Amino acid sequence: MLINKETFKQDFRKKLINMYAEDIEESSNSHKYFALASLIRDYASENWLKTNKKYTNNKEKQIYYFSMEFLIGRLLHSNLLNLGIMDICNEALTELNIDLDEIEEVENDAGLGNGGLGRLAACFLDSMASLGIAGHGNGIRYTYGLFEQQIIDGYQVEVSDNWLKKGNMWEVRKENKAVQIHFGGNVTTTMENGRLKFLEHDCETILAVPYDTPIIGYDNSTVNTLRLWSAEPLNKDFDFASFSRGEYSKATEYKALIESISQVLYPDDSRQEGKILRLKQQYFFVSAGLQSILRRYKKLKEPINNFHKYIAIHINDTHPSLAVAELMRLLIDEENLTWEDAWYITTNTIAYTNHTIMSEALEKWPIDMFKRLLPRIYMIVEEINRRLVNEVREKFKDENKVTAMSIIGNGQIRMAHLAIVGSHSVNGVAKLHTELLKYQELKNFNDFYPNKFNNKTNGITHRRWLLQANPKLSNLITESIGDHWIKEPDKLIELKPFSLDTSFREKFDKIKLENKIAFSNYAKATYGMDIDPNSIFDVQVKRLHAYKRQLLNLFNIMDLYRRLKENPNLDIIPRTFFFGAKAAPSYYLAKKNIKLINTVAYKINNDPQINGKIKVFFLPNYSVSLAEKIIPCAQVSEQISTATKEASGTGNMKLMMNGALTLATLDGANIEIRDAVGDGNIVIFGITKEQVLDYTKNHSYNSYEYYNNDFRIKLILDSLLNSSLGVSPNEFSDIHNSLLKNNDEYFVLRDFASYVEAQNKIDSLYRNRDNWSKSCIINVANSGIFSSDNTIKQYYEEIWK
Ligand code: 26W
Repeated sequence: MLINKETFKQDFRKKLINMYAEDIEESSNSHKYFALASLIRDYASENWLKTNKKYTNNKEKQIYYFSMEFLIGRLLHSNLLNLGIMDICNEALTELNIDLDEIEEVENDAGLGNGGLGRLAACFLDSMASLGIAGHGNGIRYTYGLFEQQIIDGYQVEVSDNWLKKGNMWEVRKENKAVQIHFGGNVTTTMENGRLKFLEHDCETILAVPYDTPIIGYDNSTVNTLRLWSAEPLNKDFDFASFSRGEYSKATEYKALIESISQVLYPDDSRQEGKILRLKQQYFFVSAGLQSILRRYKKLKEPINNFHKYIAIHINDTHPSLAVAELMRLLIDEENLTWEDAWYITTNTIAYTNHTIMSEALEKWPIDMFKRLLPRIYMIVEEINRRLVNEVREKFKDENKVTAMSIIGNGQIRMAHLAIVGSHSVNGVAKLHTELLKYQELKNFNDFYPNKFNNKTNGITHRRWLLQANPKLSNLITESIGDHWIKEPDKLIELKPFSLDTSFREKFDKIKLENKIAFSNYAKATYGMDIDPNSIFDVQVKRLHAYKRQLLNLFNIMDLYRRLKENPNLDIIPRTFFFGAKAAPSYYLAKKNIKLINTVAYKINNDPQINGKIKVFFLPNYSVSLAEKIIPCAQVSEQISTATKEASGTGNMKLMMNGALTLATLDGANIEIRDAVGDGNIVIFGITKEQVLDYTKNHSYNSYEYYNNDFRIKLILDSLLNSSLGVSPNEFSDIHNSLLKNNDEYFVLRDFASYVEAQNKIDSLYRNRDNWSKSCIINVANSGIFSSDNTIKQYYEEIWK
């Protein structure tokens, strides 16, 4: 594809005219954005077609990443970068007097995910395409993404995210590839050619319509596909007959009921709710995805028994684990395979990643709900379970294990067990997490299937999180070591010697400061915040959850505030603490935490005695595009979850890659970050996994001890109940209770002293600016191993083969 500045200008002009009959001069930013996006899609479409043809002609193995969430964010910038036309576009637009940054702000985030799990799926798509791997996404085209968060009077208020309102230039509706999905009804059996056949009757049938988005590889010609399904009634046409009969409202009601399946993303990322609509969503996109994969496979004219040699399906947590039973159904009922053959193919096709060991997040469905909605699928799950139970009984001769490992138990279907049994690979997302799965949470299964469990430490795409988010640092890196790090992120290690180079360090520090100034200006314009760009930027951005311990961070701030009040001359480096976090709308305590952060922020930021030495800001509506703004200017990365609770974390990787120093517990991938950068370039605190497991086993933790013996803790907790924060004394009593009466499940009080010490260490480290910069550079240099390119290579070689 030959594009130069002049052809680009022409093409862009033409686009504006074709789409809006407008000249550049009179067009709005919104029209400019849509014209530009449309143009870029045009540029990519030839390769999209070619990639698909190549995959079919070469019969390449196709990988399908099944995920309920794809948190991809914006696509304009990354598509320009990956197509290699960023510079041309920038120069052309500049000559046309158009500011690309402004145009980019028009695009709504595709916020089709809650947090880590959904963002991981997006990073994986980018890496698969950029490595030229035939890997595609399969998910749901939610009409509403994750809610937009507003902060009103310190409280979180959720506003629906109508991200498609203005239109979505990246997607293509493929009506001709729609498939039918059946819910409910009854199953009967007949004999056909000496075999039992299962027939479904009286089902409700709906249509799944795919919308395809091109996933453009970096500087290669690969364009993969993200296929998202939308639910529609079978008969979409306006039913004039029912309208004449006066039944119009009934007909629209029915339409709305069906469309509700792909209407909205569930905003809960930590607790399973057991809502039937969510189960419908899961079956909907799993069945649609499998049917479309099967249809494509048949075009290869390969025998069905070779399916697993040409297809790999990866399920992102248990949300798509119905794929196990649905693939069995398709192979047995539609393709007439025997149970044994179907099982061989299914288990050799599917692989499963676990993303959490928090028991409240493990999906379980009530049998009666499941059976009513998916009667045939339930029969298959029962049969899978019958066979599993027999084998476990045979191997372990232990009824307790049989009960514990069963897929069906306590009136529920345990989706994690279904996923484990139906896959050839089960992986955790960081070393510690995988160890906990193998030797604690899923020990029985690991004993039963000794070779199934493996680790794949998470990763992030360095193209979005460094090249795109931090162009200045990227340029400095390229000037210093060349640009091969973009294709081979491990090459970032060549930056290491530069940590000793004074002139490099100066440039590095200057870029950090410029990023901080740019963000401060943005925050002033957007939120009216007064930020001191010369203060240390201390950042905790992630979902709000008790185990992530935003409270611990806040308690240190409250203690620091007290010390400053007692001694206004206290010698500290000015610090700005940033929080960004959405709470699940139904997560009461998490929302209280947001109110508390905002209450403390208000008090401190408006206290003239503090004189700006510390400031606290809650950045509303943390999202992919906000992450791209705050991460490049962060200097301290808060990764302070209770050991054993954070499966991996990926924000930790994004922040180190942008030269922040990590302040962390030994949890998730923090451990691997420490191993990479060395103890001298990270600040570790807090109790270890062994201590946590010990406390839990012996019930030996008593949070009152810490309240009674540490006056600082006492002052902080008491202030939650008295009037010193300037709110009603009941406002935070439930937080207080969670820490004392309910014995502080996540050891906030236990780790408080150690955390304060670690924070003081940060302050003292920062005073030696040469060493600080050195450490930051060493962090960037070692971040390449956390590129999702590396993670994907491991999935590809060890799981998808
Ligand atoms: C059923 C409700 C529900 C929905 C989503 C429960 C749990 C989830 C996810 C498993 C939560 C999640 O996003 N987990 C995160 O996955 C990241 C990617 O692997 C990890 O880096 C995070 O540590 C983990 O919390």
